[in-house]
Amino acid sequence: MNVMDTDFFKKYIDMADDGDRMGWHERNGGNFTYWIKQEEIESIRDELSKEGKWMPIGTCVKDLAKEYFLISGTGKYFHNMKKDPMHTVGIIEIDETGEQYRICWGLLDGGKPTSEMPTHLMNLEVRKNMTNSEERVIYHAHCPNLIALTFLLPLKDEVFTRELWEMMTECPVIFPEGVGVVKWMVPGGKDIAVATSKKMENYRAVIWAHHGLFCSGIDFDSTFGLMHTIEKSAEIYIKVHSVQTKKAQSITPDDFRQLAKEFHVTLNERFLYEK
Ligand code: 2HA
Ligand code: ZN
Repeated sequence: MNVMDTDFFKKYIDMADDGDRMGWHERNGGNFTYWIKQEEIESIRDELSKEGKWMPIGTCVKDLAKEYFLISGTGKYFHNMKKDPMHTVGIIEIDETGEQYRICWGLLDGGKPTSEMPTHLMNLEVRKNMTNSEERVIYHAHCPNLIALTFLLPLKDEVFTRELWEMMTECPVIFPEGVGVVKWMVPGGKDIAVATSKKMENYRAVIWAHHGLFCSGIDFDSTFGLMHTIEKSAEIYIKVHSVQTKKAQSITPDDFRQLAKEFHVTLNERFLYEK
């Protein structure tokens, strides 16, 4: 089967295009990985090259050895993925040590995977080991309202979680475990990958201060939906506080407890402090 005719590939490209239309992917901003299922790999096996040169990942992801990933290219524009998928995205395979990758499809003419590949792979490994949840999608976007919030609020998981929960009633239902925050760091390497994957032990969403957001999910829709929900909540915060800095009323800790009971989600009491 042709890679571009598969369901997972079409969904990946559609989601990248949706993100682009949201305004989250200026220039080459953002990146995106899908962990391909075994049966999906079997269906495209004939299309995958074994000629690619093994290259260092820059970290070790032993638990992802011999797995395959559809990944965006470094320097590539989300805006171009639909028009030119073969140059903007690629399929990579991880070697048996978990330390090297090779390109098996796409990223034509010398393209390479995103500079955030170490973060993506370490996040997938951590989510697999910590949660057993079969999360396959890691999506990074430069959402403007959330980035704006990282200049305004203390960079603490508690504060971001609570403020985002308060801005839209369904937020605690959609991300009951909260969100993590990583202070400003140089992007594109192992250090930020380690810091992010540490937060991914507890959260599916991790904010990079003054940079953007990483979301992990079991499929394309829920991952995009999580990004969209968090960014929209941040937008409401910015709107409210642009008008005035003090809220006249809000959702209280007891309101959240009642919501959690009705919707059968567990909210961490750590985020339900009295303000
Ligand atoms: O791909 O978003 O974090 C460019 C970036 C790096
Ligand atoms: Zn980025």
